Amino acid sequence: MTTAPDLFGPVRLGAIPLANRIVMAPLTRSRADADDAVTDLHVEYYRQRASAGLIITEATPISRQGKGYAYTPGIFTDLQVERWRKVTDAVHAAGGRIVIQLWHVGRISHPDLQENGALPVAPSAVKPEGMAFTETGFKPHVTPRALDVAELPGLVEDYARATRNARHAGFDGVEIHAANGYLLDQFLKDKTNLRTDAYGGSVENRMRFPLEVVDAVVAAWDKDHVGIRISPVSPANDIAESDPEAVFTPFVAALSERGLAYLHVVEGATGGPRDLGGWDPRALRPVFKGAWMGNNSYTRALALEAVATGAVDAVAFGRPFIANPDLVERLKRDAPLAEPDRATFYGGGAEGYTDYPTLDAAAA
Ligand code: 8OZ
Repeated sequence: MTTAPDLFGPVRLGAIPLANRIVMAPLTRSRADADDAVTDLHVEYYRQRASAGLIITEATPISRQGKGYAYTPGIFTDLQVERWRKVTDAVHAAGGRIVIQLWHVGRISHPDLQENGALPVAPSAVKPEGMAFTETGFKPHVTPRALDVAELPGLVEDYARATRNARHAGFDGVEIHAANGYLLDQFLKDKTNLRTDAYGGSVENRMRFPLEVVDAVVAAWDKDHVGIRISPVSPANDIAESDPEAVFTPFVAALSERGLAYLHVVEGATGGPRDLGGWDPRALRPVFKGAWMGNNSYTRALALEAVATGAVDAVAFGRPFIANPDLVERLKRDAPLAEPDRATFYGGGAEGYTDYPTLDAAAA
């Protein structure tokens, strides 16, 4: 007799063994120091959440140019690597697993966040609606500079170097951020990619740069330590694609061929509705032969069912992990979840970051 997979039971994502199928989704919290490095506060924050089957770190710039928000920690200097090492050691000592999310924001930046006030870069010079979070407040996005084709190999190398840095920092793997309207998503989608060279136009051309990045990251480690996050239908950061099925079916097939450890899918609008009424990216489940990590507003009931039916192999919870460091235990007991304070989501110190108690601590 076989039993249905269990949310609270173990699973392997490529080479990464998880004690349970509950994943802490990447969460930007903007608490890095003046060197764009994590601190002892991050060590404590991630250690508190190590009972997750897997932690995916906050989105982490692979280069100075990849930065688009104030106080986000990078993985491109020796100091940053040294500091992340303390985080991975603490998570491992607590029995957890942790991968780092590799990030380049592309056009979702601002000259104030770039070296020497440079323009943000993107596949094409298309200005995003919305505001950038800088050290001196929110500022409207600007028209980015379209990347020259000659610059692309250097960007690919930035991803590869970040991957090597992640290995040195003791991570269990890396997740390539190809979601939410950032650089790789900007190449994939037709609202932001207006290029007429080998990196724009046809779907094959639009997939080219993201796949070069995937191949370089795999070459810098191996396929069993690499996952990727996509958000085929999310409008996050003013992005859009007129035919997501036509883009993401071949893209996910190409990822599957490469044998990546997992595919992390934002199902619906990031942080918003799961069902947008159009084509549903969950249709891609049979296209990807590795593990499928579902994300976006999962409830306990939905997560239990999605795992038991095999619709997903793991579930990534984001916001619930902010105020519930012991989320796994709370879900196990079907205990109430604490509500996070929005005012402390981004920036600041320990308040609203490392001071949310576990259920047992709150009861004591
Ligand atoms: C919220 C605030 C800042 C960044 C993403 C990295 O959407 C983010 C992010 C989310 O993937």
